[in-house]
Amino acid sequence: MKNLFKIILTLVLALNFLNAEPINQNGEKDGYNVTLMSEKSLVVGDNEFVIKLAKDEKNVTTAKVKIKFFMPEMPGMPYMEHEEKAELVDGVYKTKVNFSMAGTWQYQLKFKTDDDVVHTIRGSVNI
Ligand SMILES: [Cu+2]
Repeated sequence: MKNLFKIILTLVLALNFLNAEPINQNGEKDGYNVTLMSEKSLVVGDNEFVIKLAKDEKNVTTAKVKIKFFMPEMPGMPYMEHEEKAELVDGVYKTKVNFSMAGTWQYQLKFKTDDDVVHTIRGSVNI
């Protein structure tokens, strides 16, 4: 019984540790390579995100980038969303997002390229 407790405790600690890592998610859309990173582990409150766009291994720095985080309606909580525009800083796009509660936030990352096409990539993060 003691051993089982130790195993569970170890697992809980390991999961907490994983949770505390900054996020780094990568995806591909219409030939563009999209990376969403946070500078620190995500928290309720202000978070800084870095978005990198590349095509054919070259950095894309002429796109308009925005990201919308949203949480579906839950018991006792209405639908929530936060949308932010990202600004180009040193070849990457940066934005701050304020999360109002813990849980799973889904996101839609949109970037408009020089050809006026809007590309959307979807994912989620946990807080
Ligand atoms: Cu919620």
